[in-house]
Amino acid sequence: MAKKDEVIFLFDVDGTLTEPRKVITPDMLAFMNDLKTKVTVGLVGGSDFSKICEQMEGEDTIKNYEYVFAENGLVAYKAGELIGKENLVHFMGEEKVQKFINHSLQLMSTISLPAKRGTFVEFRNGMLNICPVGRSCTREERNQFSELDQKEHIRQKMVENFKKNFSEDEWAFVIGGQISIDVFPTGWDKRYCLRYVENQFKTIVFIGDKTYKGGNDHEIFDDSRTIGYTTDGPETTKKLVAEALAKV
Ligand code: M1P
Repeated sequence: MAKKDEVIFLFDVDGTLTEPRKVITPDMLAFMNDLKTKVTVGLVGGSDFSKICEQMEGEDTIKNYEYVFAENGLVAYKAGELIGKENLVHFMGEEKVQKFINHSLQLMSTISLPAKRGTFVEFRNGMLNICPVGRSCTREERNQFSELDQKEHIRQKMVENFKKNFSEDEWAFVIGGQISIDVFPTGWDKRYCLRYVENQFKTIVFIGDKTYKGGNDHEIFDDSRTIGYTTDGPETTKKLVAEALAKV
């Protein structure tokens, strides 16, 4: 099959190409390399660049994919070159950012959990990542929190609290992974990355796992510029790619 230059496939990373917070398998890597001979391939993760590298191919990730969009595309690379970087504080102002951080720390101080570790607020380029168990938790503590969250909806309740206290015209709160909430200015969701590709490609396929309302893949999945697919992990992603390739 000749490479279709007018088609790009964009993939969420965590839960789509890899199991949650795990490294891509050699088999999946080979699958992606083969796909790159057929269409242009890009990654669009909610995580920051270093976490995407940890899960994919290290620093080589930016060389190995035509587009790499970290933090929803708020940090963007094309063919290994940085082409865009947003700055949360420049956009929102120090006062609003601090007000949000203070509120979230106060809220988290009222929540008791089986384990609490460090880094409850991770400050990124274009977003904040709020994590009640603390990002320095072990994998076991991560899984323990995730199980509890599925029963008690801890993060969903936090999101509801944020929505009551902060305007949704200014801030968006989305559940991206297992233990945290991504917070960024409204509109800076994964649709943000489409500005870099919408005029270059006729067809944009997007595959992600958190495509339900409130998940961090929802907006890009639902956007009229993309053909969206919902996966539940790497094996399903492979099947969806075959399905999508047959249609483009
Ligand atoms: O799946 C993408 C998410 O990955 C991490 O989520 P968690 O640590 O909660 O499993 C975070 O990097 C998050 O920002 C990101 O959206």
